[in-house]
Amino acid sequence: MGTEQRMARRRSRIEDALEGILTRRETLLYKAMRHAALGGGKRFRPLLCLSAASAVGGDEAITLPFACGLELIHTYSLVHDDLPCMDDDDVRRGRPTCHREFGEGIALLAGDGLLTLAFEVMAAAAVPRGLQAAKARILHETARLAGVDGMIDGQLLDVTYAAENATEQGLIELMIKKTGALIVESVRAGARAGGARAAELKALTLYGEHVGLAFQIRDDVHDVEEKPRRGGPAASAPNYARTFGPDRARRAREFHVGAALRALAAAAIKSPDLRFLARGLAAGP
Ligand code: GRG
Repeated sequence: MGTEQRMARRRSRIEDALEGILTRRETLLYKAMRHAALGGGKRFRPLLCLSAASAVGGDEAITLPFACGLELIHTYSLVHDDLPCMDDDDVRRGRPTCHREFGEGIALLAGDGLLTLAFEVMAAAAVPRGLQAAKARILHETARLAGVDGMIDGQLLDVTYAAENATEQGLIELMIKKTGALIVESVRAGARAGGARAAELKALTLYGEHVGLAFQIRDDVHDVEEKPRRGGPAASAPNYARTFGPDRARRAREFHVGAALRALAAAAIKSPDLRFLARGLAAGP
């Protein structure tokens, strides 16, 4: 089976699993969570998670609850980021944002629900005895990297960002936390659930760090060149391509994609799937 076919099969497993999780009840809250989580999305983080597990010889079925948990956390962050008190977006994944469809209060709760459900799903994951310690580490590290030491701190840097004082170092720290932390954790959770050895985990972490930066820089180029929207993202919002110019941003993106691929090669991790996911970030605008 080729890489693209494998990715399509994984994506469909992820979709089915998310649908299973989110169709347990017919309450308004579940409707709002389904609206946010089942309406498209590239599923980049769960694909990274399953591909990392498979790269170290792990089992996809064991890894799937962690992959789904990470996607639920990602979705909560989008729901909250779209709220009027944050980015105030009307459209997400080609459809009305959660608060546009259900109102602000319900969207806030849907985000809270997605976040807590993520941990319920991961905590309920059935893993063999030999992976119990790995599971505990995944839960701990996900809480940390999605939380106040990672994505939430990154979002704080984002909302308090002052363009006039921007430095490359500051912008990179923001990207590493806001976007990179959950991407790194997607790779690390998959590696751990797949039974990675310490050297593999280290190499995959480096891969994830570079993929996280390439991902955000690519999004920044896209925002500057392709997505001029109603009033925003405000010209004052943190954006690598706006601050340093799209050409330099593209070069930085290519550097990070190359560094991600080198991290795999240096540890002799032969994963066409992880290579495919990184290379995809070099494509496009
Ligand atoms: C609200 C705590 C909190 C955090 C929000 C993720 C995030 C932090 C904000 C979203 C805004 C944004 C543009 C972040 C950069 C990361 C990014 C490009 C997210 C979109 O991810 P994709 O492209 O989206 O994977 P899909 O829809 O494909 O899942």
